[in-house]
Amino acid sequence: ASYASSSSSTAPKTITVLGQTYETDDFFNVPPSILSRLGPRPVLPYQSSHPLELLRTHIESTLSRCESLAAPSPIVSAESNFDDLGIAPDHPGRSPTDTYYINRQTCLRTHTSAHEVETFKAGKTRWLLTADVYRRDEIDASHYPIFHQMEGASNWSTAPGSTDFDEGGVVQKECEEMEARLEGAQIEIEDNVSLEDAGGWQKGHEADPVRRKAAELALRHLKATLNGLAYDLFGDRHAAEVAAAAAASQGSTAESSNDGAASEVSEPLRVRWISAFFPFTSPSFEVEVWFRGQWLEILGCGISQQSILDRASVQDRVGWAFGLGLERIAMVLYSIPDIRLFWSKDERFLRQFQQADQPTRMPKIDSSEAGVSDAGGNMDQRRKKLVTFRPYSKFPSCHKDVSFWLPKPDLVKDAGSDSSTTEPVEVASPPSFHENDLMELIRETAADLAEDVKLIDSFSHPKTGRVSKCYRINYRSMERSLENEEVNALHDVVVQRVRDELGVEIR
Ligand code: FA5
Ligand code: MG
Repeated sequence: ASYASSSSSTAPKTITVLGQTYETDDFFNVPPSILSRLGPRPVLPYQSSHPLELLRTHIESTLSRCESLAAPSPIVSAESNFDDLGIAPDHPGRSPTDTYYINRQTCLRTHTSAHEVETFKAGKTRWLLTADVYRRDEIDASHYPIFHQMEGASNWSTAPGSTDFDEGGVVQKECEEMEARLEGAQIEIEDNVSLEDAGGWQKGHEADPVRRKAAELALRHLKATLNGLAYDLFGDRHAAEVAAAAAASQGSTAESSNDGAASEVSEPLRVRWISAFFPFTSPSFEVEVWFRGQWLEILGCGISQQSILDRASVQDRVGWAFGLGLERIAMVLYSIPDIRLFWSKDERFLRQFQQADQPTRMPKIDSSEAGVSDAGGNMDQRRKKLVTFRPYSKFPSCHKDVSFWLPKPDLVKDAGSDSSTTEPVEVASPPSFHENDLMELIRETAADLAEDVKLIDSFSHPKTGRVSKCYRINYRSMERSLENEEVNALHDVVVQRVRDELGVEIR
């Protein structure tokens, strides 16, 4: 694929990250912009007064029975990122079009699940692990090649003599406690997934009544845990927004109705469980929250596959795991409009999350900058503040198009945003065009000035069969107004590089 030819000329023989040196080979495809961000720690969710830190600590305080583990190096073996988890050798997510590789055996983790086996092996049974993850992906307001995930896992012993899964044992007690907390809460849980759709019970669980009962109880625990988490993250915010909307509409119809409106407007937080597939859990689910008029996917989860626990030498345990993306949740929770803002060093951004650091009892209501308000008591009677990002002026954007003919009709492949529909790519295959290569090239050239890139035209020539594509690049800085000449010069370089490195013919 083209990534090989485009990066091999500049590929270093070795790279050193966090004190470790790695040899590169023909698989190496990590661009300088990503390389330069591998070293610096702490990662964003550990930087003080960063919104991802605010979210991480919020989740950690909700799931306080779990030990918090900080990000290990992002460079992991392909074995731990894929093989250990049962991800097949030909799975599309493993392709160098989707994953950054240092060499054939070593990649940048694409998810925090890469650390499950080693963490279980280290004897950790209940933990949260937050880390940076890397995926070659499209460019828009909610996608960035680096984002952050939190993995959570809990498991308990099924060994003879253990009381963990007994009647009145620790798992059942916690289930009851968590379910009781949700009992009176403004939450509506939609959970109509059939076990079969979710992958069913694992063979090893089905075959053994003790394990089967353990798996059932672990699933009940997972559901109570994550419903509680969803409510803790979104409940207050949702209630405040519903009340504010009602007050606004009540204000506009103040003459006609003025009795009892406030009590009619409360609307429970809706949480929905849908079936999913992950090779490392069964049954598997995704959890969604109804927020601002749409379903928001917050995480993937399930009952840990026995093979994972076996590999970690903790075969007599049963439990659950989940993985969530911090940026997407933070974006909706704090009203952050663009994922690039998380990387901003602009004080106008960071200071809005600063006051949230202080464990104040009373909210600061002042503030021309941050919308900090108090939503009233939540489930725990703790008072939490709701931080809302107030965007500062957006600078003007400027778009430029680049059009080109693809190399050969039969070699064209389209990049889907959903990697499961993308076919695996053979490394030795002849040059072909992959959209992610274009995205990366633009990102390499324009850095964070490329706000989004969209395919605006695609057709094949009726006679030659050649395919033409036109992409529109939107240039905008989050921090300043761009000069016309600057954008022109930048775009010229993009066009040149597209021609030189992607094997296409500029039109
Ligand atoms: C995973 O990464 C699984 N490892 C999750 C998991 C863990 C399942 C443990 C079962 C047990 P997925 O690719 O769907 O799954 O990503 C998980 C979450 O990360 C998503 O729900 C989403 O919130 C977030 N996410 C995924 N892709 C992106 C992206 N490009 N940008 C921002 N967030 C993303
Ligand atoms: Mg998903």
